[in-house]
Amino acid sequence: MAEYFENIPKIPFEGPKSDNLLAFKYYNPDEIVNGKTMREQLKFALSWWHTMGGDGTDMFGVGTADKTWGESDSEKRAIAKVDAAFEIMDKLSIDYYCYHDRDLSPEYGSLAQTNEKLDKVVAYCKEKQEQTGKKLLWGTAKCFDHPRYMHGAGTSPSADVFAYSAAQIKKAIETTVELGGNGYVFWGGREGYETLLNTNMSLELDNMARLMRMTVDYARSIGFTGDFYIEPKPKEPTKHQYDFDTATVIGFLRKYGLDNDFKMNIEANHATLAQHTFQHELRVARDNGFFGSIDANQGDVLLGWDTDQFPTNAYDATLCMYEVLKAGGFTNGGLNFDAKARRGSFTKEDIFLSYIAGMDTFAMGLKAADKLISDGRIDKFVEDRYSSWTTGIGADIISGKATLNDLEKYALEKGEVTDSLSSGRQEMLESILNQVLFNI
Ligand code: XLS
Ligand code: CA
Ligand code: CA
Repeated sequence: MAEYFENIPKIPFEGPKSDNLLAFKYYNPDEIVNGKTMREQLKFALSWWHTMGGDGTDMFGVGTADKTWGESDSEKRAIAKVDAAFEIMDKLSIDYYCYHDRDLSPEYGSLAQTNEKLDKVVAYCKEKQEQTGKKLLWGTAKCFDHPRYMHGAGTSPSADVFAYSAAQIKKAIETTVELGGNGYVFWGGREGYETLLNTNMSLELDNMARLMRMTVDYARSIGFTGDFYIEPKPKEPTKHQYDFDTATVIGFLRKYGLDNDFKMNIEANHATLAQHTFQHELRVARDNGFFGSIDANQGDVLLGWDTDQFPTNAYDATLCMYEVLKAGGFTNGGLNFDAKARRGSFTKEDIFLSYIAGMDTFAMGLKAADKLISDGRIDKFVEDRYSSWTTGIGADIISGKATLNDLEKYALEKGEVTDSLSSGRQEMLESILNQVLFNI
């Protein structure tokens, strides 16, 4: 079997003092942090679409990176991609991967033919998984790139398009089960609208829920015991995407009785497009019992679109891992690098350098989050800030004992509220975060 990255060794952990570019400074897979090894806490995954397929093509220019894997024939290329992906995962000590059906194998005319070719690639992935112990984190169906999905898939005005997407999803869930994946993602790229002048929003949302219900029922019937995820994103490619943010998606899931089967796959760059922080989205998911999986990347504060950059922001990674640890860690989910090297970072080496950057950032974030929790000052500050709810009138409100009449009486007797107002101390807390993070 060909080696695709002859000049890249297996990436060792050398610690923060190392200046070897092809070494981890913080990601030490077997080191125990917060009761588990780093590889168990972080559950890193490779994204097939960016890493194996994304060649830097954008609307202003053609690709800059060669992602043909030495094959011009698409069936041979699909197999070469599997070999190259497993080599990357091995060299980077990444245990999981994620794919869209069409990343593994493209469309070949009829659906039957497409499925048959996909089966071959899936069988090869299974063989490689058995040889290496690598696992599928989640699978999904690419129901947004083909022209038939121009008006959506599950929310298309055409019942035929709905049926086609249902057939595609049925196959994608079968491949996920075949490969032992414990997650299946719905990302509604074109499930939204450009204008309400041509849109029956209510029917579209009912239909989306119908498609999800059918998928859950079928998947459970063939033995899928993992989690379904919705991946919120407010816009792009549609002007308005229905799965706007975590709170919106939770409302949708509860309305349609899908809340027991679905959790969230939260992407950092989608959070910021929705005008939220990454941590906000994770907190909403955790507080409501929908914490599931993460697409680890970052956007650019100066750009208003989904740049899918490798995550190198230590604050965001720390606050993300703080939420993950507080949620009790990952179960079926993990950290998928839905990230691509910049168009100018086009060499084979850049694949490794960008993953090393992202993995080290999250390893650093994990360690800093663990320190933040054991340091305890921030958690204690928050606890004290809400202490008025543990006794007296606060406790009576929470227990349901206090009525509006009681509160009026209390406020009239007490007069203006001054003595229980205290500083929010934002700057002090940010400084504690710096101290924990940098400690230099
Ligand atoms: C696109 C999404 C997509 C999902 C999977 O913005 O991030 O790649 O993660 O369909
Ligand atoms: Ca994503
Ligand atoms: Ca994205």
